[in-house]
Parts: sequence; structure tokens; C-alpha cells
Amino acid sequence: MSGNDRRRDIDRPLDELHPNERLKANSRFLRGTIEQGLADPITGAFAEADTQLTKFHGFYQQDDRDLRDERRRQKLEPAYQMMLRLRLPGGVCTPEQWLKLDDIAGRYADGSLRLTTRQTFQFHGVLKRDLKPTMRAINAALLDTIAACGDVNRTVMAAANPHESALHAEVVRLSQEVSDHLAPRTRAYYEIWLDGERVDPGRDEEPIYGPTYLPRKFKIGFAVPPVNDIDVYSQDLGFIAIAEDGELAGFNVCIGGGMGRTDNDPNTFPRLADLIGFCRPEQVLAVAEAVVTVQRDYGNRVDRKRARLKYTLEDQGVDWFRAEVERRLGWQLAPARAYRFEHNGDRYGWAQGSDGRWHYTLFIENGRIRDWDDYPLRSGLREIARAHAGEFRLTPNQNLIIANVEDGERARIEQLMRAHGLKDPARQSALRRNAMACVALPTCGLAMAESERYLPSLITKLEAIVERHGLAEQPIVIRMTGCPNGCARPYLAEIGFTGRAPGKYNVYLGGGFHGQRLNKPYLDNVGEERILAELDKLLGHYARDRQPDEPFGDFVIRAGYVPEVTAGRHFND
Ligand code: SRM
Ligand code: SF4
Repeated sequence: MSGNDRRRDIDRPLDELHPNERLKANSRFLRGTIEQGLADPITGAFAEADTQLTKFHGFYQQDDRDLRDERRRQKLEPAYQMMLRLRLPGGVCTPEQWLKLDDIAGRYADGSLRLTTRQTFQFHGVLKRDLKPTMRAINAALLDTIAACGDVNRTVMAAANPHESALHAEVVRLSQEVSDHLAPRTRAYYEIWLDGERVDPGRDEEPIYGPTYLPRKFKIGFAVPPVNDIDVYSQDLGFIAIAEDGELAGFNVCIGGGMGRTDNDPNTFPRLADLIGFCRPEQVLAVAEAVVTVQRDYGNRVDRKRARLKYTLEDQGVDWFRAEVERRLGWQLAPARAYRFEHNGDRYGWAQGSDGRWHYTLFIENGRIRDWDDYPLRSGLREIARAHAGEFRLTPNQNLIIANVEDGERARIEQLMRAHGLKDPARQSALRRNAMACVALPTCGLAMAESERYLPSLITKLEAIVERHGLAEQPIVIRMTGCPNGCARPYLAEIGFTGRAPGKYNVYLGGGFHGQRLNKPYLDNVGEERILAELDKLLGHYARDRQPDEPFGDFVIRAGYVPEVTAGRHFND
């Protein structure tokens, strides 16, 4: 079948497609009635249809789920509030921007900054009436939230690797170029939030996306081996940097990764991306645009659960997809080149880049930055931002790098870290340093169980177990999410937990240590007692029988606890 004979949902009448397609088409390039909703003082919410459109502007309408029952009892509307997400390609910001974001967190949000698994910031708890000042304050920091969410390309990730300074700078630059190239062109964002000049929506245009944008969200990331911190195989489109003689030669290109699944729906599954070739740095933009437009045209616009690129690949075939990309490019991708990943975590503490500057990777538990009674993390980072002349880098594991510190400045940063009691990552257990959790309750509307608020205490209990088995120094990648959507990429963890119901989780085992292999379901819908008992047994076995340097994820497969995924690049359970 040639490309043109295939089903193109984008050409079908809107009434045959998912209702969101009509919504986008009729939104006048993402305007909808957001402005009217903003002006309505009676409710803290937006109209239902607009809540789909506001995602493209970078925010989600949520309500505080801790207060739901009480508000219902009092016959009040839910405690509506917004979660705002920044578009921050490469995860880099300046100390001046940090200070402005810190100020926004205190002034308009819940007093916290949340570093995400895609290297950006989220604010929680912003009220509708504070949205416009918040957006304007973000703009004043020379940042924005456009396309941080919605059916478009999201924040483009880039390896946070502190060692390879020149490569890192080049890759961050490219991630920013790709992000800008694929950003929506509608003026709606500027009109609504920044009082920009009004244009006739009839004259607005989206040269890459068209009026119905993409069928679903789209994610791009750049990895720099040997570190796979961005989990490149989980991206819709991944670029793997290939260096030759210390210079960037180009990128291997991989497509079709994704984590999201729905329990008991075998049509949905996590999937690892396929390598489809190699391109040179100056070809990256064209490749990104070609992959995005093939997905725009051939992605599923009927069933949003099957609308990610990974399903287009499953349905149409990887070879066909690559051929269609090459047809649009007018040239062929070169064969993929050799590379090797070693791990997908962060390396904590001080590291010196190839240009002699210093970088300090700080452990931020689950990405949450606030002042706790016994840990003034936000204040400490604010003081560091006041003194720091380099930049901050957010890592894909929700941590923070105080980056580009000159030799002479290092002592001052260290003194500030000590003065504010910032936790030394070396004093955290190997288990905790390699763990991450998604946000989940109380803000995430899709959470079925706790995650960010629960994982720290589970880790404390697991620490006692690993210590007993003599495994205290063993890094084991643990990731938890409050539902199967997979926001902390749990299906790539050596031990993954996904929420099923309050206090109940599915347990997955056997992910590859450098993000190269999906894990497999091990336990279904179990509570803490069972989790601890099972992991006690497995970790004891691992301590006795592991081979030298054998990661836990490899051991559970060799020992037969879960099968290796050999056929295909995804699992169904
Ligand atoms: Fe996510 C939805 C939080 C990274 C897969 N994600 C959500 C929402 C917006 C819930 C919603 O739709 O109402 C969550 C908001 C919670 C809150 O209160 O803040 C949410 N996702 C997050 C973050 C903040 C998790 C974190 O703890 O850091 C991450 C923000 C990333 C960013 O900066 O852009 C986040 N989400 C991810 C990732 C990881 C990644 O991209 O590397 C994934 C898996 C990869 C993937 O996309 O396949 C992910 N989020 C999802 C999905 C499932 C998508 C799917 O294909 O099925 C949803 C639900 C949906 O889209 O319908 C979702
Ligand atoms: Fe919410 Fe689920 Fe994502 Fe966690 S994994 S933030 S519970 S959507």
C-alpha cells in the first residue's frame, strides 16, 4: 500500500472523529471562550470545552482532591486551581529566571516549585483570578508556557550530562531550535495572556500543525551517550548524539516510544522506540518536522487512547513510516551508527566539564522544592541563585544541577549549600537517589493512588530491607506513579509501581539499567505489606545469587521472576 492509500483521519469529516477534533477545529486557533471564562467571577473554573484548549496554553484545570469531600459536604464547588507548566527546552534557566520563578511560586502558587520528569517547572494551586498576572510574570522572566501541554510538540528534552560541555551546549541549542520550530504560531496566547495585538483569527495560521494540531501529545528528546538520562526510547522522537573525535557528528534517530497504558486494555501499552537511521546536526529540524507531519496526517484521530505515534507505528509499520518520512524529506536517513549507554540516572555531587567549569547535581526528592519546617530548600536555592553566575539545569530525573560554576566560585556555592543545610546527595541511600515519583494526589485528576507523597516513606522501609541484605550501596532504579499513565516512566524501572486504588499498586520488575528494556508485570493490585514481603524475598535472593555487576533488573529475569520481553518492543498484560 502506498502512503497515499492509507487511512488519513485528518481528511475525514469531523463528526466521524473524536469530539476533541471538532473542538480544536472550531476553537479559532485555540481561543475558544477562554477569555470569557477568565472574566467570569462566579466560578473558579473554565467551561468544560475550554479546559481542553487551556492545555495548549500550558495549564490544566484541577481541584484540590484533599478538599473534595469537605467541599461537597458544604455544597461548594470543588476547590478549582490551575497547574501551570513551563516550556523549557533543554531544561536550562538562568539564576535571574530562577529568582523570578521563585517569586511566582510564593506570590501566585502554593509556595512550591515542582521540577518535572521532562526537565521543566510546574506551579500548582494557581487560582483563575491569578492566571493572567502569573502568565505575565513568566513572560517577564523571558519564559512561556505555550505548548507545554496539549496536542502539540511539548518541552524538548536534552541530556543534562555535566561532563561533555561542548556537546551539551550544542545539544541544548538544538533542543531549543526544535522547540521553537515546532511551537504553535497562533496569536491566541499573546492576545489572551499578554494583551498582545489582536489579529483576526481568520488570518491566523499553523503552517506545521494546521487547525486541528496533532492527534495527541508529542515528545522529543536528545540523549548524549553514555548517559540515557532522558530515557530516549520513551520519546515519540529521540535523537541520540554520536560524537566522533570529540565533535558532534550527528544523531541516530529513533521513533515510537511511549509509556502510557490503561489497566485491562490490551490495546494500550508502553513501547520502546525503534532506531530508523542517522542524520547530521543540520538535518535535525527537517527530520523533526517530517516525523511530526507524518504523525499529524496518519495518527488516529478517532480513539485518543490509540492516538500516540507508537500506535501509528504499530498499525502502519515502522518500515512504512520511515519511508514516508524519507519521502517528505526527499532524501534517505543514513544507517544508524554504533553507540553505548551505561545508565539512565543522574550522577550527583561535583563534576568538572571538559571546559574546566564545575557542575553540582543536587538531589531533589521527587522534584518538589519548598520550605519544609526542617528543610528550607526553596530559601537555600534562592540564596544560591542570588550568588550564582552560571546557570541551572533541570535533569530528567527531577534533580537540579547548579551548572557552570567557575573555579573561584565553587567555595562560595559550597558555603551557601552548607549554610542552608542542603542535603548532601552522598548521604542519601543509593535506593533513594535512584527513585522518582510522579505528582499524583492531591492535584492530579487522574491519580488513583498516592505517589509523590508516599514513595519517600516506602523507600525508608525498603532501605531497612536492603541494608539487612547487605545491598545498601547497590543502585536500583525505582519509579512510582499514581496511575498507569506512566509520568515517571515506571515501565523502564528495575522496580516499577503504578497506582490501582488508594494504597494499592501494580508492581513491575526487570527494566534495563540504562533504559533499554521494559519491565514486566509481577504483582497486581497489592498493598504495602505484600510489596515489602515480596521485595524482601527477591532482594534476599539477589544478595545471595547475583553475579558480579549484575543489575537487579537483569537478575529478576535470569532468576525467572519475570520473563524477558523478547518479541516486539512492548508488552501487553
Ligand atoms: Fe504526565 C497526564 C504530570 C511526564 C504520560 N501528566 C498528566 C497530567 C497532566 C494529568 C492530567 O492529564 O490531568 C499530570 C499532572 C499532575 C499534576 O498535578 O501536576 C501529569 N507528567 C506529569 C509530570 C509533572 C510528572 C512528574 O512528576 O514530573 C511530568 C511533566 C512533564 C513535562 O514537564 O512535560 C509528566 N507524563 C510524563 C511522562 C514522562 C515523559 O514524558 O518523559 C509520561 C510518559 C511518556 C509518554 O508520554 O508516553 C507521561 N501524562 C502521561 C499520560 C499518558 C499518555 C499516553 O500516551 O497515554 C497522561 C494522560 C493523558 O495524556 O491522557 C498524562
Ligand atoms: Fe497523574 Fe497518573 Fe501522571 Fe501520576 S502517572 S501524574 S497519577 S496522570
